[in-house]
Amino acid sequence: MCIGPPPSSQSYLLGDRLIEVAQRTGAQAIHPGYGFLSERAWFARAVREAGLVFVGPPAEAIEAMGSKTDARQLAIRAGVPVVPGTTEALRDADEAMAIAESFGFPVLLKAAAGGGGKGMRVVRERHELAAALGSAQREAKNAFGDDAVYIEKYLDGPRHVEIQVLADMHGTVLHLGERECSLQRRHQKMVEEAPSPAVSPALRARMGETAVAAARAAGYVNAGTCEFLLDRDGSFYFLEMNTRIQVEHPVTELVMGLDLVQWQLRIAAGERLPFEQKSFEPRGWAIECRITSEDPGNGFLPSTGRITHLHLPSGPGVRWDGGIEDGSEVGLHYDPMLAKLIVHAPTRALAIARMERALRELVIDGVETSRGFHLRLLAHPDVRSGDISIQWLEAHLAELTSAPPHEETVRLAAIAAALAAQHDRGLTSDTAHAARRDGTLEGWRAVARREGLRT
Ligand code: MV4
Repeated sequence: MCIGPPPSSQSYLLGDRLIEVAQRTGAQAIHPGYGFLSERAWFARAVREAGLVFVGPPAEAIEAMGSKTDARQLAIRAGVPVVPGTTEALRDADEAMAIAESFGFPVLLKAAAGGGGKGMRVVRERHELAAALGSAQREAKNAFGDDAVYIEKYLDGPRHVEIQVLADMHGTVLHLGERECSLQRRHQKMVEEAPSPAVSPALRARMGETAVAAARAAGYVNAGTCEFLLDRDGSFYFLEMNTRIQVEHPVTELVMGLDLVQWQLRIAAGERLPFEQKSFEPRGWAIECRITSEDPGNGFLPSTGRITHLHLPSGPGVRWDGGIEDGSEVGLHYDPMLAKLIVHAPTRALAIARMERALRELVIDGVETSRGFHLRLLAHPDVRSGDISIQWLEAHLAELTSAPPHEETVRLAAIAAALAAQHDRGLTSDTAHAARRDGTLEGWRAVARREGLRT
């Protein structure tokens, strides 16, 4: 069904249109996916009032978690640890200063209506506080129509670890372990994995129980995710709950061996969860790379065009959740994510190796993509050892985007250049024969250089 023209303001964001189309086709339920209307309480309510099933939590649970100050209050009442700070909007700069001095700088100002980083200001010194409060309030007013801003102690260099929750309508609430999501840029995650290299079975059990307590307190039903900051010393703090299925849910599916979207539908149909908490132990390791049409060499500028050639990786433990095919037009109307490449293997080292192999196998011609960036990222010793934080990626952007291409890419380019040169000119030089026989990178480079081709 065509919902409307490409701009989402005239199609995917028009709740009434979506409901009308659902009714016309005889659909019984609407799955809101991620983004668009997935976390709009008014849409969940409108779906219910139209006699359809919203595949997600009750509107009331979306509302309970929508205000970050209300969510903090709810968490505190449920015994869930939160970062030291307020649960009410700040009245003025004097109040902000008094609170900031009670736990010390740096502090973080956050929009109550926010989430995902909008309206956030890190304040490292006293004299910056008043101006930062004013600008955070203006940004919050602009973005959310609500200027309420609250304050927290700022944690330096934690990890972003989130817990997957599944709840049915009959009071069963389970957690499916964690995902490590620290590798992000400007609040856009680039790589996620499960389990987290920083989470022991004991910590998993404690964080999981905490997430279940938060979900219960919100009257949560269906799939949801509790976000935490995990400090170096092992202490963790609830940040917010995402009341939808998330982009990175496949890594949990692979290590836990179940289909989360199928369970979303079964829960929405009223089924009971037939699992016991103790049956959920992560098996092996899963990694997801978000393949986006962005140019990492050019500040991650969105890249547009037609996909002229697509070759997908395959093989055991390789999963491609994609939204493109040969001939697809990539425009600017939607998010730049083209696909998710997900791998599963017995250990983290094998999962990384499998992901590198799959990324090398992947060919997307026609638009710039994040493929090469992901190869460089996975080659970095800190990523390989799992020694990362939410600040890691942005701190290493320069070396990740200016470094020479991955060795395998250079090798393939050199081989291609040398073969092309031979083909074009009927070349049969000794160097070419030697390079072909040895297959060494330097050999191929030499051939390409002789032919005046850049490698
Ligand atoms: C924080 C924080 C440090 N200290 N709160 C970012 C968006 C929103 N979910 C909350 N966020 C943060 N809250 C305190 N007290 C650092 C972040 C943060 C962050 C969190 C998760 C994933 C990526 C992030 C990137 C920058 C900052």
